[in-house]
Amino acid sequence: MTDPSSSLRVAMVGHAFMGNAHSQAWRTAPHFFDLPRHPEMTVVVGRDAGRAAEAAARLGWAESSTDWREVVARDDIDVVDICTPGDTHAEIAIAALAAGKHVLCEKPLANTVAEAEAMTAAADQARAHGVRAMVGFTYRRVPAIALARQLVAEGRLGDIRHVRAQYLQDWIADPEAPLSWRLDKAKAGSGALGDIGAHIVDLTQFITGSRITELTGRLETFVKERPYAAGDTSGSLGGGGSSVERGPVTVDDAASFLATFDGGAMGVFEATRFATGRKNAIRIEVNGSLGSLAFDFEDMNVLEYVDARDDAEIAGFRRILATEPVHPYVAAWWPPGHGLGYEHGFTHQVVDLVTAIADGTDPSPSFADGLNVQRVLDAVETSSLTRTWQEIQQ
Ligand code: SOE
Repeated sequence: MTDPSSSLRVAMVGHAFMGNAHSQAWRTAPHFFDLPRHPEMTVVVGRDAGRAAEAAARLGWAESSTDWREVVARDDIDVVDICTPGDTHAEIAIAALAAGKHVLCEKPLANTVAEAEAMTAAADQARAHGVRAMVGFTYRRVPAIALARQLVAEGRLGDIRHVRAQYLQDWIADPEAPLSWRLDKAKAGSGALGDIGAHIVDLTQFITGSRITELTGRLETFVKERPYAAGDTSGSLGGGGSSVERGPVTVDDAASFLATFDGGAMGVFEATRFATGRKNAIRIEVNGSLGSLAFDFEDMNVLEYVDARDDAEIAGFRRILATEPVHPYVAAWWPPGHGLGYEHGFTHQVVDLVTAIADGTDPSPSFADGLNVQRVLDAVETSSLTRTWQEIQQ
């Protein structure tokens, strides 16, 4: 029996794509990192008992449940990991924090600023009792991204002038791709803006250490109705035997906005699910007075860097393969050049959360960081509706 003071008993709510990625992280982290507390995958929660039991067996959870309220109240649970659509983040996180559980919540933090504010207030109250809360922007924990942050923080780029960020996918460019919860505002809060735009808002602020202070933006929904998914019995999208074969898309397909960062940098952002041929392309370029950085998640082990002070005959972007032991997180994994993948960011997230809990420190990004991103998303929506520049409350 593990010493209770060393174990960290985890409950995960939701077991779809994010639940799968988080389960991989809870399973793997203790085997590659020397953790100060030992995560125990105690229970996974799902809406359907059969599917939750199957997920427990497949993903490595000791038990399954269909009642998240009962689970977050259990004395033998220390951490609640929220992997559900955004419409349930606030309710679950606030209940878990009130019950004294540490919380990891998937991004975006919530579906509205009001929800994100309530979650942040709950996290602030819980912190007074040593309870920690983190929002799951995992791309910060890709070694090349963490290296980019380090280089900017060391002043190697000088004064930041431009931040260029795109998140390009194409999984619904086909107008016959069926409805899903990510296309339903009631479940997801927004479309490309919150699902993938949230990532580039967080990443650019993380890398530069600056905050967006104002913006002007536009949302677009190219395909306004789609077929219901086969067997969509959830009813959440009107499917489940409805006589109507097609339903409305109630979120944006794409978002683009111009932004100003504190310190004066100019930002250009684009998040779309209609970039045919781009599967998960997070492209960030930062231009400073002393140099530039460039990253593309579809080549995620590489960071490109140019030092403006290089002699002319050798000037130009150098291709840094961020797989050396000296690069963030890499020493725990493979020899140089063997590369990491999408799932490693989730494992690094678990490592940093468990370490913060053991050290009694606040993990990053915090719920307050998630609230800031929510305010940027909300400003884009308001700007698109009103065709006006919007300031971001700090
Ligand atoms: C779908 O767009 C999605 O799964 C996002 O929800 C994730 O946050 C991103 O990491 C990959 O794409």
